[in-house]
Amino acid sequence: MNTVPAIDGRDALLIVDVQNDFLPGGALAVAQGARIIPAINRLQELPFGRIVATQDWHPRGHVSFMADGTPAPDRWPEHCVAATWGAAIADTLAQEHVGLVLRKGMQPGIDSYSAFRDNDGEHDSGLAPWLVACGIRRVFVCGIALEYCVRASALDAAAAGFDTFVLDDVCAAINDDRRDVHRMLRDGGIGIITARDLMEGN
Ligand code: VGL
Ligand code: ZN
Repeated sequence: MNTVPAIDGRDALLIVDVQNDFLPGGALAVAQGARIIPAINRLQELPFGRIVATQDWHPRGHVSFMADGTPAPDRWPEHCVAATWGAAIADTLAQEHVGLVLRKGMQPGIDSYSAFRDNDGEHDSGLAPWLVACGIRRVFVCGIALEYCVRASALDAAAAGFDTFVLDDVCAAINDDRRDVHRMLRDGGIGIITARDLMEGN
């Protein structure tokens, strides 16, 4: 049995891309996206030192949009266009404890799955040093989509030196089979736990 981490002010919760376009009715809906929101709201009552929400926030014509509807790797239907309804954080997500909303994917020519950097690895968001300045040692990640923005953010949190955990039951995944992504996360030194265990142990 893994012991459940006791949450305190040195812990951060990173809520990835809980936005209308990734929920039922959105342009890039991930099944079960809506189902995770009540548990993420309960989680935010734990004494995290910082709660950060990310927001996918693209200019029109962004490089990640499929030009002609043809599927291709890392190309998606137009989604999360800056300042549209689809880009808004779900209004059912509690936000009173969210201390930072971090927007990403704003450069027309490069995407950013990770909250920490753009996909080219060259543009850093400044999130890691900000968390360090806030005294954060551990990062707990939840949200949408497990295989893309959650995975990239968690791997970068671990690479930046934070003890990192993915809260699997409050992540919405594109694929039903999570084994591959779990393996990639574990290979990155990330712990896979559940919000349910965290709530019961705290
Ligand atoms: C995401 C695809 C495109 C995500 C964002 O939030 O996982 N996926 N943009
Ligand atoms: Zn996107």
